[in-house]
Amino acid sequence: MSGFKLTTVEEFEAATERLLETGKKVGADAWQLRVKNQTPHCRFGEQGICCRICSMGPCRITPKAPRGICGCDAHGIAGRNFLRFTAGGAATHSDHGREICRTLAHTAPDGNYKIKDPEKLIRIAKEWGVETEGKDIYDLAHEMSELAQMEYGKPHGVQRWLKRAPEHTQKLWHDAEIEPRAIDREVSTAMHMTHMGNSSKPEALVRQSLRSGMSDGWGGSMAGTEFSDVMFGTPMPIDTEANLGVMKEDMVNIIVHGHDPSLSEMICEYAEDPEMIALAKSVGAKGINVAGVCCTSNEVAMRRGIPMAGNFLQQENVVLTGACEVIVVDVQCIFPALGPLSKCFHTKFITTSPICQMPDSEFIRFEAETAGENAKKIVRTAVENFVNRRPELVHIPQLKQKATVGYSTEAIVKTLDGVTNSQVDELGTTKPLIECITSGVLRGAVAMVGCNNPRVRPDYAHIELMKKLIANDIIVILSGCSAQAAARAGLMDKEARNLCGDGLKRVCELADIPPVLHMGSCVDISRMVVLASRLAKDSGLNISQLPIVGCAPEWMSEKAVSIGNYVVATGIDTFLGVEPQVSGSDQMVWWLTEGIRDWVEAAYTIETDIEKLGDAMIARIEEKRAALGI
Ligand code: BF8
Ligand code: SF4
Repeated sequence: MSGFKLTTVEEFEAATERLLETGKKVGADAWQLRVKNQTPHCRFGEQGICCRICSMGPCRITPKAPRGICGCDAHGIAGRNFLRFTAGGAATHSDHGREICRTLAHTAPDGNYKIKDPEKLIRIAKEWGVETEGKDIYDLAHEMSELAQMEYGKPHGVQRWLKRAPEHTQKLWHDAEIEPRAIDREVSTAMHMTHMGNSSKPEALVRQSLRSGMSDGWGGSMAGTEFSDVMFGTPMPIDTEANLGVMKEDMVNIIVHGHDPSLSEMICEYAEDPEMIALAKSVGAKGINVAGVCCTSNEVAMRRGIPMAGNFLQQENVVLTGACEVIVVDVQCIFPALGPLSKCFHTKFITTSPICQMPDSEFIRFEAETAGENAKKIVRTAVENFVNRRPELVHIPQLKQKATVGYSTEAIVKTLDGVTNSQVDELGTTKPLIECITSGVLRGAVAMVGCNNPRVRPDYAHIELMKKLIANDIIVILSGCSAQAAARAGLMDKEARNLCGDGLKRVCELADIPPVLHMGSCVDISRMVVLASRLAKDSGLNISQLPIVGCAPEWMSEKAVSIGNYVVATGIDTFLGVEPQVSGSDQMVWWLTEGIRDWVEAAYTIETDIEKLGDAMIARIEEKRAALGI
């Protein structure tokens, strides 16, 4: 096995413990301490039965007080909270997508942003019925930017991307009235429905939750993914490394954190600028090292091979190494804790977006028009800060693993086509993958996504589930912080195929892929629903018949719920390892775990015991196989 060995969660934890000792020395706070202060959590909040949407309240449901002052019961309150939670996630992902669409308007042949995948732009334009013949690619980009932004507020019609789904799925959406109209409208409708004195019927609230989620996955997130590919390149397999050991003691370390590749791409560009490298050498560093945290890390890893320092609950760890000159963030999943924490070290915490402003940070506003200048200023700030390091505080845990990342839908299709040489059109076909599944060489696929959450031992659920699934010949496709957990453990090293069952191992050898495939950031879960749609079309089956399921074992954010809703609405059964905050209403639990199956042929399974969660997924995959007679 050429000395390959997974890094264990125990090793992750030992590294963190050592860093927390440094934290103690400098009086730093840490999430591990704050979790203790917040435990036990409020039971009303956990069950979703606290309402504070009007000032007659807050109202909390108890056996003695089964209704709020307006008369709303537990089901209405939990339902409204769930819909607002979803709307928060849909708005967040979709606004990220909107920023990408706006950046597309700033592309120019000699500008900061260029068109790196013109074929993809032309393909999308054709899909949208836009004339491409004889058009300059940048003119086309600007036209598409305008059209894409209109998807957010158009007064008529539904999302353009829905047509990518099989007809059967489109009909289900139409009949269930969950086809998303304008993206912003679905968020507004959600807020309107949940205002005091509007909907309190779980069925209606759940329906709009699915529709809001759909406006994200088949609207805003899809725009984010597709136009990011157009500007920054469609990911193809590329090698990188993961875990804190990617930080370098003798170099200037810049950590990019957040979500929007418009910022991180520019930082990467300027970190390679000869002027900046010379400056770094002049202050005694060997060079400039950029590494990522959270989804931004996924974005730059899969397009540039930039190493991944860590996922959500590692964000404080990068500062605790004492070797982080700058942690620069854009939007989402950024701990406000980074402000006070960075003050305990020489680290500069730089915020860049009006959407995400935090105390104790330096604000360098990042805009598409001035992206180059802004990025250069940030890189320069990092380099100049190198001399302020306190060597006695520097400790970089020597943990890192090799990883092959960048499996976009296009890359997966191409890789598998390469094995069988069955290329049928410019986009190839998913038939080889289908053959692997129908023959039983692969039993099925799991799309594992989502965050870390201190409610679950961080990374443990992700890694243990992945090991179990691949040992059972189930291929795992990953995004978000789940993907980074895998990379840090070593599961994205091709050598990890030795942990697979015989069938998956053979596929990995033939296709030269790792057993778990990195598909990108959380907006890239839109890639997963596109892949599922293509598998359904190429096999002639409905999406819900395919032996594939979704799983979010450690989810925590509103975005994750929005994702869950669109994955389920696409016909993919979804397994959650953390309870959604609806348990105070048996009706809401029923709608999510059973009721919606009548509309979309899929539903949620909630199981906080990780062993049982894995068994349940395998059982569901086998059930689907049995139903198909394969
Ligand atoms: O969007 S997986 S912790 S980083 S929410 Fe956040 Fe969760 Fe990570 Fe990316 Ni997704
Ligand atoms: Fe209470 Fe009803 Fe107001 Fe909610 S909307 S806070 S349940 S009175």
